[in-house]
Amino acid sequence: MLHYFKVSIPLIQEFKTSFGVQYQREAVILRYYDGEIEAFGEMVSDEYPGYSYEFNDAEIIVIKKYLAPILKKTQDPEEFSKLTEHIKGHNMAKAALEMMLYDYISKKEEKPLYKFIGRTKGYADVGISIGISSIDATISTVEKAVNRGYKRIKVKIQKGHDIELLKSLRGKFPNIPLSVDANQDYTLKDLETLKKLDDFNLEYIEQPLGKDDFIGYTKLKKEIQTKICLDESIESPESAIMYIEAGIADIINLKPGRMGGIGNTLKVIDIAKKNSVGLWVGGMLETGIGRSFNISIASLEDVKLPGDTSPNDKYFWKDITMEVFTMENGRIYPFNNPGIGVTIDYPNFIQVMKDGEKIID
Ligand code: OSB
Ligand code: MG
Repeated sequence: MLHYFKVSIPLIQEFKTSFGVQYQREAVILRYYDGEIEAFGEMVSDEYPGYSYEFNDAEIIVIKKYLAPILKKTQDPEEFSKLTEHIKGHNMAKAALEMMLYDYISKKEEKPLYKFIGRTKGYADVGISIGISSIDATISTVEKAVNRGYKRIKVKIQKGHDIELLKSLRGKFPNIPLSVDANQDYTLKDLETLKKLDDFNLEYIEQPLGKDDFIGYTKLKKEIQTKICLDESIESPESAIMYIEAGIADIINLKPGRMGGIGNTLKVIDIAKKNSVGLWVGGMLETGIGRSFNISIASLEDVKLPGDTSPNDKYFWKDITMEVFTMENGRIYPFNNPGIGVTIDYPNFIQVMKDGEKIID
């Protein structure tokens, strides 16, 4: 039996990026139940296509019309991925179901997902992603984050909100591991600004240019010293090969939910490893369900850099899952129950649920 549920969870503080402001996280949760095992997936798309062309209402159609019929044929995640290859794009929709199947099969084998996947460190190092606000407010958020033990501070930037912000931050925190995320806001016309970012000893610049601006990146790479980290550009193993072989991607922000799922993520990790590309796992303001998948991947041996897998109390007053991730000394640990190891807080789930439907009987 397959259900989807759309939930809308208010954020403690709005989350502003160069592509928009979010006041709530609208998540699509997939629930698979075979009479015995209950498995979950979470789609990383949002209400509005600002981060990607994918958005919830469209992807729900893709799931209902094209992906659910394939799920009837196989419950094996690798086979599911193969059978969905002829459907172009929509990797967020594919990932939601593929990851749900990983939860399902690891529960079937009574193993926690991170042990089912293997090659784990048993923990993930955690950084924080800080949305756009005033310079003063950002300084106070960074101060709290540093005190809480986050191992890397990432601040969102956009055109006109970059150099002054970094001058102030470096004035107050000269030595913290700091990075910036532009979410595609710049073009080569902004080359002078992008060059100035070299002055701030950043760990990397995340996604400065458009996701498909391959030519822009090849030119930018020759002009700046700061490492380039790609997020939106890496939608699949194929796009990872393209940006790695061209020498553009120094670092990749892995998001299984953006790259078609765990199988593709493992492929990207292999390609990155062979080419000495740095890796960390990002986030999309997921609920405890999506977060748990991300933390399992972030705990892999080959994922060495601190990621955006902060505990969810940063975003929500109340999550839809019962279990709470805690961070100790900048480390977060995957749960040891089978699968993703979370259970649904149904009273809260019902409160935040907007709609839902049974897709497969
Ligand atoms: O670019 O990494 C991003 C959130 C929504 C959409 C895109 C991004 C983000 C974040 C938040 O940076 C990371 C998190 O979930 O904590
Ligand atoms: Mg990003």
